[in-house]
Amino acid sequence: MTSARPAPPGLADGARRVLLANWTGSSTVPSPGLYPHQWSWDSAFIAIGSRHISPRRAQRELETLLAAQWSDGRIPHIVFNPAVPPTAYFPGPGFWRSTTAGAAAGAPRHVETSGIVQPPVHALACLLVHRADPRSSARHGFLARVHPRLAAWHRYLGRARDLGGGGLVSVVHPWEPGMDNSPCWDAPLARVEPVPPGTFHRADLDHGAASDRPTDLDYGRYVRLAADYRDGGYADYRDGGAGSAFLVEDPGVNALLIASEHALAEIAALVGADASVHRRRAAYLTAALVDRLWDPAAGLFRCRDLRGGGLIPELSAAGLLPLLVPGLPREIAAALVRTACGPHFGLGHTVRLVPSYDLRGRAFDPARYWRGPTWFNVNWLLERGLRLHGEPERADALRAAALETAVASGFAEYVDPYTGEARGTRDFGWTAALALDLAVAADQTP
Ligand code: 2M8
Repeated sequence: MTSARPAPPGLADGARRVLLANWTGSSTVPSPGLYPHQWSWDSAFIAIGSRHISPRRAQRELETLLAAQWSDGRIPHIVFNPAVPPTAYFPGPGFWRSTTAGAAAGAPRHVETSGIVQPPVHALACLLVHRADPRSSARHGFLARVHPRLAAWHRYLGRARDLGGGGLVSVVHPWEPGMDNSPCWDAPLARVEPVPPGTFHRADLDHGAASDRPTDLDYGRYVRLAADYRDGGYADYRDGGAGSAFLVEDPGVNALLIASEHALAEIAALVGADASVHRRRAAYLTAALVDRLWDPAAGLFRCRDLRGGGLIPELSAAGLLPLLVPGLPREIAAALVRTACGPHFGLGHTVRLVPSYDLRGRAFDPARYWRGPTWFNVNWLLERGLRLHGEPERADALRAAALETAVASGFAEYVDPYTGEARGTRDFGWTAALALDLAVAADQTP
């Protein structure tokens, strides 16, 4: 039997050091070298950790992101820092050109952003940041300010992104679900004509090993999809856009939206607004998620390729993330736990943390980004899901492993699932933040 253990020595100090070093004065970069701007879901995870250092700073982090929201409600996946040289990251502001190409779709004029989105974990982050210091939050009117922006964000996703017509949110680019080169995207991406090699320069390879990153062919396709969306004025299909060649329903994105609808219901109640609309949305989306993506034979949720491929046969950790959903049918939650602990994800026997992709999958690679390595945000979400669904011992064991691995790897971006060896960049923002959050919880557990 596993019992709760205190965080390893040095964890809290190390995490604080990373979060301070990556703080720019108004937000936190995932990594000063590899990712020198503000990323959407990174900032949400980072705020969840930095609330333990300074609730005001965590509020600021989220409000900086929300200040870049488009008038159609979308929260862009990157907010560019004008002080960073244009060539430091590709594709940078000169590629996305939001203030001109995105003007008709409602891009803000005061800041350059990308035009795609990332998973909607923001309402959950805002609620957790509020809870860190409810009096300071109330005194500064934090929830009252973020509530309408979060509601507009969720409305955008429900209105403009239900492209399958079954209620779920779709993604139009592999960068949107955040698991950029997941093997789930291999088949839908194969239909995308890559831009010619040599027409762009990858800044990521100046900072990371090529064997840890997506391939040049992947990048050629990412660039094609983003350029097509941009050249269509970032109009979504429902709003007159041409429609993306890549169109997928992802269980991770939708699970996070459901968790965030539950959080937004709590936020609405706290600011005296209507909470019932969010509870109804959460219930509706949960039913749609089960209806459209649950695969009882596999015991996990699958991605759906809306451009003709049906359910995608790869097993991804995204398919376990609905464990985070409060109203999930009990037998489905139990099946997800069995799958996480079974041969494909190995939790608790072959590995101590859940890998991003099927350990037995045809494309498994322990080093290459989202094709097998273990990521800390995925494991933080699953730890929460295990606790929510009555698995405290498994949650404790996962938490202890995450804390040890975060410190031992130097707060790596991701690690080899078998050895824990660091991969990608070090001193990575959400690894430090989420480890700090888990450490605080571990220290509070009797
Ligand atoms: C990675 O994605 C960016 C593009 O958005 C990249 O590879 O340049 C992903 O891991 C994504 O989930 C993450 O938000 C981002 C910044 O950490 O990096």
